[in-house]
Amino acid sequence: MNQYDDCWLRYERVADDDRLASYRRRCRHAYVAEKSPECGAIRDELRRALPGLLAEKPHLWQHPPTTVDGFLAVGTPDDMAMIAESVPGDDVADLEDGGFLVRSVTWNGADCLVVTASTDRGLVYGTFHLLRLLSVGEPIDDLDVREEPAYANRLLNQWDTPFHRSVERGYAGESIFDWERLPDLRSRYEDYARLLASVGINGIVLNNVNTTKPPRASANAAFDAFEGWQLLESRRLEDLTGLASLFRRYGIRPYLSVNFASPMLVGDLDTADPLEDDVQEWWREKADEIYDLVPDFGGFLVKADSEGQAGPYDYDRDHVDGANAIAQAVVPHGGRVWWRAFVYGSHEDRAVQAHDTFEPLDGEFADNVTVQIKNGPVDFQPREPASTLFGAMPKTDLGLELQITQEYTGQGVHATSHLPMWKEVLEFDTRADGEGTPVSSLFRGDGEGVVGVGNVGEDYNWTGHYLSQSNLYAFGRAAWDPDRSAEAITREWVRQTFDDDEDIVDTVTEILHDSWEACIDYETGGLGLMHMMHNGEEYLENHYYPSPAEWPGYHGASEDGIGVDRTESGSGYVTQYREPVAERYGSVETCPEKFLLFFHHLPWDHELEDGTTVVQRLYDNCFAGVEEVERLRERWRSLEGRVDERRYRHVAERFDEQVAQAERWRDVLTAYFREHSGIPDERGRARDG
Ligand code: GCW
Repeated sequence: MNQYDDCWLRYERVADDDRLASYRRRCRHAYVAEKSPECGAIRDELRRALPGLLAEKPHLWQHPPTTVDGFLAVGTPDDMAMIAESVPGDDVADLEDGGFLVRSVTWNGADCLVVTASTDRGLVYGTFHLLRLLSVGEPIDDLDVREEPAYANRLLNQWDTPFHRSVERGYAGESIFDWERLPDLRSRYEDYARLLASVGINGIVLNNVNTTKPPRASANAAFDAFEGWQLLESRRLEDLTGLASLFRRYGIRPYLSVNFASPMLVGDLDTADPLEDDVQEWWREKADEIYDLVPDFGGFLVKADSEGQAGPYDYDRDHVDGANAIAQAVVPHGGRVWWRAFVYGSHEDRAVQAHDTFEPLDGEFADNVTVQIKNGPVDFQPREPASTLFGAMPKTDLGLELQITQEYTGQGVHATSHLPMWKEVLEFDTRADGEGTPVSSLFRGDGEGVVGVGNVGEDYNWTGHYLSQSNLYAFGRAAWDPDRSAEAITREWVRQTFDDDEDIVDTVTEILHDSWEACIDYETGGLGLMHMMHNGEEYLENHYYPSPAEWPGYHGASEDGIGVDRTESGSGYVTQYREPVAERYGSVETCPEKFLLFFHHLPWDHELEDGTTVVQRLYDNCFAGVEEVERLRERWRSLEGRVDERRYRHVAERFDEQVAQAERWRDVLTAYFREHSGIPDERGRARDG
C-alpha cells in the first residue's frame, strides 16, 4: 500500500534490537507452500511485511532450506515434510476451518517458526497473526499459539451502491468499488482484502441492502439511474469474476444483496410471489448462472418488507416463504441466504417488531437461511439494550449485525469507538439456556455468525476519521474472538497503527474507550434515550445534528415526563425478554439507569437512587459529555510532536469540531428538556432554546 494509508498493516522496523535479532533469526528465510491462491497471497504479504519489520530483504525459498540457521515455514502438514515432522498431525487435524497454529520449533538444528492449519484460509490467518505479533513486538522464541474463530461466518456488509458509487451511511467518500471498470481490478481492492483478512473477515456483501433508489445524486449523473438490483443482470454478473478471484486469495467469499422482486425487475416475470413455481425456478437459474461464474459465491443478503424494499408481504406471504424460496436456489451450490430481521410492521413501538415477527417463525426457515439481527431492537442508536431475538429462535440460524460505520455516533467527525458498545451487547446474558448464556455464546453454528456494516470509502485513510480505522479492526477481532477484552484489542490496534510507546498506547486506548460513553451523554443525556437526531434531507446532515423535536414518539418527552413505557402496561417490549431480565428491566427500581428511559416513561422530577431528579440527571449528563470530550481532546493534544504531523493534525482538528458539535447537542437537548419539563437546571447551566 503506498498510495493510501496502510492502516494497521504498517510493518515498521522493530525498534528493540534484541527482538529484531530474534525475529531475523527465524524469519529472514521463509518458505511458503506453493499451491493455492491463498498461498500466493501469503507469499506476497511476507514480501511486503518482512523487509519493513526486519529492515532487511528476506529470502523466500522454493523449498524448505536445509542450510540456514533458522526459517519460517507456512503450509499444511501435507504440503511439506518439515511441518509434518515438527507438529503432531492431530494438533492440526483438529482445527476448525480458519483455525491455525503458530509454533517455534527446532528442525534439523535450525530455529524455525511454523504457521500451519488444516485449510489454506487458516494459513492466511495464521500468517497475519504472526505478522501482528511481530508488529507489536511479542517474543517469538517460545511461541505456541492455537487459535480458532469463534464464529464460522464473519461478514462485512458494504452499503455501497455500484456505479452510483455512493455509500449509504458512509463518511469516507465514494465507494472504493469502481464497478464501471470491473472486471479490471484496482490495487486498492487487494489492500482492502488484506485489511479484512488480517482481522479474520471471511465474507463480503458487495452492495447495499437497499437495492432500489440511490439516496442522493452522485458525481456522475449518468449513474443516478442505476439501482442495486441491476447487479443480477447477466452482463453485470460477469464483472464479478475478477473481484471474486482477488478476494478468494484472502479467503473471503463474495455475496450480493438482492431485491426480493428481482424475478420481475431483472427477469420478465409478472410476479415475485415466493410460492409460485416459476419464481422459484427463476431464482434457481439465476443462482446457477452466478455459481458458474463464481463457484465459491457465498449467497444472498435480503432486506425485505423494510423501508420501501419489496418483500413477501406484497404477496400476502411471510418471511419464511420469502427466505426459503430464494434459499432453495442456492442449496445445490452450498450457498446461504442472510435474511434481515430489520422489518417494520403494524407496531407503534418499533422495538416490538422484530421479535413479534420472527420468533413465531422459529423452526420454519430452511437450513441455509440465517436470520440477521441488529444488536438492538430499534436501529443502531448510540446505546440500545440487546435485541430480544437473541436466544429466542433456537431452531434457526442467527447472525448478529453490528454497525461499524458511525451513523449515529458522530459520523466521520467524532472519535467514537464502537467496541465498548459491541462488548456490552456480546456480554448481555440472554438467559436463553439458563444463567450464563451471553449473546456471544450464540451464533456458533456453521450457518451463523457476526456481520458488520462497513465504514470504508475512497478517502486516503479509508475511514474518514483516522481513529475510525479502529472500528473496522475491532469488528474483525471481536468477531474472531468475542472474549478478547476491548482493551487488548484496542491496544494492539494502537501499537500497530501508531507506535509501541507505552504512553501513546495508553493515551489513544483511553481516548477510544471513553469516547462512547461521552457520545451517549451529549447525544442523548444517557438514561437510555434515543432518537434525538435530525433527519434532514441533506445527506451529510442526516442523523448528524440534534433535533429531538422530530421524534417525540421515540423518546417520549411530554409535559408530564420523558421516556417510553415498554413495560407490560406499555408497548410490552420488556416481556419479550426472559426472566429475570424482564422483571429487572420492567421495574423502575431495578432497571439499570443506562436503560431507564428506554423502558419507562417517568415524571421529570422522578428521583433516582441518589436523590437526583431525572431531568437534573439529563442536564448533568449532557454537560458531563461535553467536558469529557474536552478532556479527551486534551489527551490527544498531549501527543503533539509524538505522532506524525499528518495524523496528529487530522485528529486534532476533528476534535475541535467534535467539541463544538457536542456543545451544540448539549445546548439543544438541555433546552428541549427544560422547555418540556418547565424545570430549570439547578446548577443554572441549561439555557432556553
Ligand atoms: O439505520 C437505518 C439507516 C438506513 C439503513 C437501514 C437498514 C440501509 O438509516 O440508511 O438502510 O437502517 O439497516 O436497512
